[in-house]
Formats: sequence, C-alpha cells, structure tokens
Amino acid sequence: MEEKLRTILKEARAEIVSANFSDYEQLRIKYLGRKSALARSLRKIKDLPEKARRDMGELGNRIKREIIQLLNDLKDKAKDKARDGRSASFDPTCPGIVPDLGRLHPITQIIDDLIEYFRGLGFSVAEGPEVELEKYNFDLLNIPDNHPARDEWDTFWVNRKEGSKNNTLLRTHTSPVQLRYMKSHKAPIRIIAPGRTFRYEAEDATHGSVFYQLEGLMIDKNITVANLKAVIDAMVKHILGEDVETRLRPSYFPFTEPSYEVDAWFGGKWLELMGCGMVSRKVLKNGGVDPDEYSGFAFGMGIERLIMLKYGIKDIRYFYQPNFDFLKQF
Ligand code: YSA
Repeated sequence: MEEKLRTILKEARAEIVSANFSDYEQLRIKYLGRKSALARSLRKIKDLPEKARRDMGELGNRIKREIIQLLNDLKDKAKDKARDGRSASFDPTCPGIVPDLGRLHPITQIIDDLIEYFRGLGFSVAEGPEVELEKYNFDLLNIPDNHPARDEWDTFWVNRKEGSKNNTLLRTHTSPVQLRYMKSHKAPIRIIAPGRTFRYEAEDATHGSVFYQLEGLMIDKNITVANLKAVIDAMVKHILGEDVETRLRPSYFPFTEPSYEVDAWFGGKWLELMGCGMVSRKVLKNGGVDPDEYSGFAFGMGIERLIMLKYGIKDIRYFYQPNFDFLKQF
C-alpha cells in the first residue's frame, strides 16, 4: 500500500509540475477524483490492520494534501503568467503615443504673419461683415449701379430689390472695410483688413468663388504714391524675399486715382500681385475725410494667390480640400 501511495505521489508530481493550467481540471480529476488511484487506495485503508491503518491513513492524507498543493501551485503559476503577460505589454520606459497635432491653415499662417508685420508699421486690424450692404461694397466706393466695374465682381446677392437701400450681398472684396472704418474713425488712419470675399464665378486653378483678400488703407497728411510704393515694396520683400523687386503698373479702379497693379519679379517673370492706388477724393469724402487736408493710399491683395506664388502651388482649390498631405507641408 505504501509503495502504491508513493508511486501515485511521484507520478502526480512529475505530471502536475510540468503541466499547463489548461490541464488543471483533468489532473484534478485524475489525482483527486472519486475514481482516482488515490481515492481507491484511501478507501482500502479501512480494511488494514490497526497499526498499518493509522500509518497508511496518515501517509495517504499527507499525499492528498501534497497533491492539492501541487494543483494550487499550478493555478498560481497560471495567474503569474497572466500578470507577466500584462506587465510585458506595459513598459513604463516606452515613450508615450504622440497625439496627432493639428496646425494652422496656410492662409491663417500668412494672415497672422502679415498682421504681425503691419503692426510693426503702426497699422491696426479692422474687420467688416461678410454679408455686406450694397452701398459699402459698391456705391460708396464710387461704383454706381450701372457702372461697368460691377460686372467684374459678379455678386452673390443675399437680397436685392430694385432701388432698395438695404440690399445685401456677400462682399466681393475687402474694400468696403475702408469706408466703414473711415466713417467711424477720424484720420489719420492706418489699417489692414484681412478677410473672406465671395464672387459668383466659375472656379478654376486660379479663381475661387470664396477667397481671401488683405486690404490696406493709410490716410494722413501728405501721403503720396511714394508712401504707397514704399509700404507695398517692403511687404512684398517680407513675404517673398529681400531680393524681390516690385513695380507699379497703371490700372483702373473706380475708388482710386491714380490706380495701379503691383507686379513682383519672381521666378524669372513679372507676376501680378494686387490692385492699389491713391484713394480718390470722392471716396475720402464718402468716408467723411476732408480730401483737402488728407490723402491716402489703399491696396487689396489676394491671399491665396500670394501663397501660390511663394510656394509654386499650381491650383487654388488645394487650399479648400481636406488633403492633409498638402496642408501639413506648411
Ligand atoms: C484696389 C485698389 C484699392 O485701393 C484697394 C483694393 C483694390 C483691390 C480691389 N478691391 C479688388 O478686389 N481688385 S481685384 O478684383 O483685382 O482683386 C484683388 C486681388 O484678389 C487679385 O489681384 C487677386 O490676387 C485676388 N483675386 C481676385 N479674384 C480672385 C482672386 N483670388 C482668387 N480667386 C478669385 N476669384
């Protein structure tokens, strides 16, 4: 009997120690179950003579306790393994997961840059509504109802009644901010007005129906074309590079006299950048500024076109698509 019991323990040890937790239940039944060799042996102990019964009873119980312990160890080993698995996947020395950071849109970046630059020249930032009154967008800028210049700015009308003073539209340029500011502030004036503008036109690689402009207006005593040229030249050099030359080319706008287009010598050719001119006496008067005391210049520049020029971007529509490969380059 003793031999038998010791053999059971030996086998159990060998098998349980090298087993996986998945074998636990099967081993428990094999070594401790009612039909196990151990259970059968223990059942026979009662038939032994008294001394042997006591000795074998003691030995049998010790072996049973040891097998229970071996099975418990197998369970614990499985728990440790699970814990080790978890700790292996959490390494506190690993760098954290870097979240995807957004960034400012290239249009916002260049507007911020220009605001900073013009602040340095003593200009403040003015704003006007995107839904604008017809009179600010056209009439006060000397563009009357039947003026051919209105054709250039095909318009998204918000509401329009023949002869009404309250007609509203999506502003076709940032120039109405000039009038709003002149009417609410006394000269001298130095402002820039960046913002969105809208034109009802067929979109292509260089024309958007929604695009940004940056308006500039400087009114003071004795302002001349020399001031206009100096400010615009310095701004273009700031954005495109110190070696970039600019030129003024005669042009026409109903609200400036004389009027110019600004071209920049960039990438081996002259490229058109913006419209500008000396604010006409009539427009100064419309804004409540005395043209005998003050003079001024103004300009209006397309922001997307400037960025396109600077970086050689071929299509304006890239700015308005959620194409992160494009946007993340800025
Ligand atoms: C002129 C004289 C001033 O004293 C003040 C401002 C101006 C500019 C005038 N208000 C204006 O809007 N002129 S513009 O029609 O020639 O547009 C100015 C700039 O906006 C253009 O040079 C171009 O860079 C940009 N632009 C015009 N239409 C656009 C456009 N950019 C993208 N898409 C369009 N559809």
